[in-house]
Amino acid sequence: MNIAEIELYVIQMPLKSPFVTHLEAVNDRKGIIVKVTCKDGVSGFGEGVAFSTPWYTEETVTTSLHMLKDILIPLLQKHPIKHPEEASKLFSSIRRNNMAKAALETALWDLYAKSQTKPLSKILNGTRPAIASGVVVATDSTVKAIQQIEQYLEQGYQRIKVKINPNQDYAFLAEIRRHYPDLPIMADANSSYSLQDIDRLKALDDLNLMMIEQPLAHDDIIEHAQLQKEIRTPICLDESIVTFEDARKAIEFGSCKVINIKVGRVGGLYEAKRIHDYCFEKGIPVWCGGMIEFGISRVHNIALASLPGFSIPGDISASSRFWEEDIITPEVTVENGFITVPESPGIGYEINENRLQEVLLAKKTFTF
Ligand code: OSB
Ligand code: MG
Repeated sequence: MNIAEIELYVIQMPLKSPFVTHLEAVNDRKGIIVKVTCKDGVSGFGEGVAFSTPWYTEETVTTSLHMLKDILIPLLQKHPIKHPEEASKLFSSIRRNNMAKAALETALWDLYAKSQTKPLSKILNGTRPAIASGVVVATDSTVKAIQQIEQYLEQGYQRIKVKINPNQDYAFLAEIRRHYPDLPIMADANSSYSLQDIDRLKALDDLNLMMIEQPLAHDDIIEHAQLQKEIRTPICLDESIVTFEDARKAIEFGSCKVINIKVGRVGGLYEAKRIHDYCFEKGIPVWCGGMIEFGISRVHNIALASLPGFSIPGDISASSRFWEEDIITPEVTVENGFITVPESPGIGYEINENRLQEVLLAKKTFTF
């Protein structure tokens, strides 16, 4: 791919309002933007989606920077590649650190698509001209949740996801269901239950939820299979699926009926696409998860979600869901519940250089 230079930008931005789960309240978001420039001057962009602390996965912004600077970029300097699929294979010699890998791998996909003058969605075999948009409500107040849902429905979102835990589940969801009898609602537990809570989880069956996401341990597929036998609500796995093999085993084992695919969590677009293709073949619906991300990761998600198996609205919302001003231009917008899949080469969005400078904490350049 004739890489000339890689730049890493560490940025930080406050969220418009705190994102509250039983694990963490996120007020400020740090992130990493990767810019890969090839010898003819074309640049591709990727984003590192690890958080500042390891509450969702074991990675952090600091571990991602270490992996990128000291391991992944040097590996790419030593082994030039022709196609982004080779990056995924090259990085497979490094255990885990999926979000760091994805930050660089996604930039290579954008660069590759631009070099082919094709939209990234088409390079990935995407078929949808627009993707259905859903949004997440993350608050510990029922009143606030209903206020937020009201606003999001006015903005056109097609599906609402709410965060639950054993201290905020049935009554909370029932109140939302009472306000919105026909709304497509899903609940994300972020691993807050154990099999001992089986009666609490069974009780949710009469709320007509689309699915319950990751009720049990972050690294479990065994007990999720036991739970799925006992409840009618489909289980969707998020944290438990970090590789293609995890997805294959979870499906074979009956641990879930749906998978949330996050590019960062599975180490890049190649692995994300492999999981999609497998699920599509098996008739398992998938949707694209979110990471409270900035624009670069958001638009990679749009390209991925244009693939045919993404049949359920995911957590891809407008830039304005979290940010006063995003780092891309134009910003991602939702119209009538849909986000248009861009038709220009690569990710199809530009960097908002002024905004990037405003939120920049540090920058490092690597020449090849
Ligand atoms: O569990 O899906 C999750 C955000 C951060 C970490 C984990 C999760 C989430 C979300 C998606 O729920 C939020 C978004 O819309 O970006
Ligand atoms: Mg989740």
